[in-house]
Order: sequence, then C-alpha cells, then structure tokens
Amino acid sequence: MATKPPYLLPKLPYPYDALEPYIDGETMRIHYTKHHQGYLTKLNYTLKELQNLPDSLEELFQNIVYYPAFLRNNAGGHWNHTFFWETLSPKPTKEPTSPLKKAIERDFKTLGNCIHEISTRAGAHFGAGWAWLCINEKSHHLTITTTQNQDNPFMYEKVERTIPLLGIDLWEHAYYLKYKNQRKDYIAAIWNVIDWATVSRRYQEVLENPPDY
Ligand code: MN3
Repeated sequence: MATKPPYLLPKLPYPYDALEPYIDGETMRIHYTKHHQGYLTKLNYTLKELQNLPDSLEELFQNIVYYPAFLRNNAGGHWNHTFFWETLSPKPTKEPTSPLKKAIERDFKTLGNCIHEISTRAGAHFGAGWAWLCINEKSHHLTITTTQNQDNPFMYEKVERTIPLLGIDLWEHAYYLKYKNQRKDYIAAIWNVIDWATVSRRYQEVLENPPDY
C-alpha cells in the first residue's frame, strides 16, 4: 500500500449484504464502518506525530519493532482489512488459475487440502488474529501461518520474506453476530466468498514483479 498518509477508507467493493448468507450484512456494516474506520482514524492520528516515515505501510511493517504498539495495531488493522475486503466477493471465482493452481498442486496436492490446512490452522489459533496463505518471495513456495491481533506476515523478520496472498479475519467482530462462538462454522463458510481469481492474481504479481518494499 504505497500511498502517503492520511489514509482513506477504501470503498467496499460490494454492498454490506452481498456476502449473505455466509457473512451477514449487519456484521459487514459494523466491521467496515466501525472497526476498519476505527483503526484508520487512530492510524492517521498517530502518523501525524511521527517523522521520517517509510514510503509504504509494508516497509513500516518490516520495521515495526521500532514503532509504538499503538501504531502496529492500527496500521496493521487498516492494511489487513483493506486486503480482506478485496479477497472476498459475492461472485467469487472458485478455483485458482495457474501459476497459483500449479503451486497449490505442488505444495498441497489439491485445493481441498490447502483449504483444509488453512482452516485447521485458523481454527486452532488462540484469541484474536488472522490466518494467512503466503508466498515465499525467493522459493515461491506457499506457506500457511497465523498472526496475533492485527499483526501480518510482513511484521515478522525473516531471512526469506513471505508475502500474503489471502487473509482470514479471526476476530470475534468478524463473525460473532451470526456465528456466536462457532468460529469453525464461520471459517468453513467463508470459503464460499473467497475469490480465487484475486488470490491467483496476487501470486502472479509476486512472480512477475516482486515488490520493492
Ligand atoms: Mn476485523
């Protein structure tokens, strides 16, 4: 996200109720207008106080240990939710296209196995956070991870960087109105609105044009 602050709330690419019955309209409305907006408002407020910021949030995340936790939570909250809205679609493409399709077959044998593994990791995650499918920038292998709070894979320093392709919001605010404490039912349902065309495009973009942040 290579824009300068102040950051703006990105337009939701579909109406609040477009992902029903898998994600209900009231949850989407509160999630977007209250939670995402809340992170964004606090992010912009915090950025005003800081000097010498990097050019992008991704660069900031890679150096997040040098910044206050308040910035970590709100910058992560803004980036993660923007990424999440774009991953979902009321008319999703249900199958990945190559080269992601081939990568999934190489690393998980089938798409079903890949989804099962992400769901298992997501279901086992303790407390608030996110589940991710990532690409290893050097090997192009696919990896699955979960992060706490509003952290994302950019924030964990590694020799080989992993770049998110798909993220699932595991906070209770993402599902509690409809699914109550049944987080596994929410995780099972969300695959109905995950757009594999978007995930496939992200994979291809990293192969063709590795990000320079
Ligand atoms: Mn959320």
